[in-house]
Amino acid sequence: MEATSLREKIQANAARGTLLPGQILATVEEVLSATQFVDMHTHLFSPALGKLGLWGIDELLTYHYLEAEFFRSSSMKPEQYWTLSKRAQADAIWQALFVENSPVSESTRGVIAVLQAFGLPTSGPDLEDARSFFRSQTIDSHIQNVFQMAGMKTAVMTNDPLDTEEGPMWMNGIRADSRFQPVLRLDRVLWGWSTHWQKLAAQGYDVSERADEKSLAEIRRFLSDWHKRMQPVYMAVSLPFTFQFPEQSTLSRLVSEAVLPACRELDLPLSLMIGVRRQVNPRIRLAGDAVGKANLQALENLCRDYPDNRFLVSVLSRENQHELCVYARKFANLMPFGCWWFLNNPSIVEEITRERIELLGTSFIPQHSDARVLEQVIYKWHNTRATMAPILANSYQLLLRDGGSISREDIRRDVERLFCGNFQQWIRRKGN
Ligand code: RAT
Ligand code: ZN
Repeated sequence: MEATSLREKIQANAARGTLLPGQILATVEEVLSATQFVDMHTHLFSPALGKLGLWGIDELLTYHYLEAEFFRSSSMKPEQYWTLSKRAQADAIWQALFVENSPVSESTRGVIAVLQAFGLPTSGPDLEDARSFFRSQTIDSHIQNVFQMAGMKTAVMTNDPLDTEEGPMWMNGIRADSRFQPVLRLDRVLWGWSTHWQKLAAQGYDVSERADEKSLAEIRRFLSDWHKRMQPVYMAVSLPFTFQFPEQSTLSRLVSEAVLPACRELDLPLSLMIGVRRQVNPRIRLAGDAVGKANLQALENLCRDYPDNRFLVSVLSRENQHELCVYARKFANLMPFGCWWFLNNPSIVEEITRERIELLGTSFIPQHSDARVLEQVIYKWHNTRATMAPILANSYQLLLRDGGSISREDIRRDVERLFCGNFQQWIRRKGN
């Protein structure tokens, strides 16, 4: 009797496509590699934005994550490093981190993985082969190739309307490119209003340093005009670990009276990246930012007091991750995303992702690449898939242990939701 019902159960499961425990990991790996991801936060640019888009070996080696590591393994002082040409900087980093030492950190391994992916030498005294390979590429087909190698269909950009190079390009009109989605980045507008308000004034907005009622209305007009010009998928700002909301400050007023109403009117989410401790070492420039634990009560206040706004949120401190999940359980207008910057290491990604699945199921966005140099998406998304596969497989094994079942189609649905659907739903767009 027992045996019959077991056999019947196995047959019924097979008919429904239900997987056996031994099939789960391989199926998860297969689905992860077959799914084209949306990279919902990068610093990459469409070819129409010209020289802003970084690619090639010299850019890969001078990534600020590697510069921070370079100063630990070289006796060169930052002041001397900044006087070198990009090519000489790349040579110095190659020598210190790849020739004289084993490239075992996450960022150095990333360069090795990119070289390997293109069949280029991963060791050797110089970079000539790599340089000549990248010189021979044309950007449009190279992007196509890189996206395919990374298994991604879209890269979401970071576009600053007040950047002196980028702003005028948008003013002159940028050809839309379905592979790249724009984002209206507001750091300059929101931070240091006392220095940046004049940039808005220069664009014809009647604003003043006091950020009074008239200025707030003009900032809303500025956001709406830039929305028309850029067609961004969300607005975004990076915030320091000291961020408080609400408080008596210009930032707080700009957020509540200009940005949040504009997001509601334009039906756009607001992305908040919280936790930077800016310029603890200005000598190493972009590499000189660190991390601080934030008080996420600011986020609680935002999510509760603005239920008609949608928030995409990443927090930089490892110590804030659990709280972020708890807030996401309380507020359906909060979408946690990514393991960012100092968190993007397999050991920490694993911990954070397990915690998110346990607390939120599949209702979060596990990762974005934050790539600044095109080819980085190859190693970053490869690593994400490698870390994700055993985590997801383990979740399904636990489900089976508890008496549930899982099919390939269920796994496909979950991976699609995690790496595409949650984001597309948040930006209310279908398709790419
Ligand atoms: O991860 C990074 O590259 C940081 O420098 C920041 O750019 C961060 O990603 C941000 O978007 O502010
Ligand atoms: Zn970023």
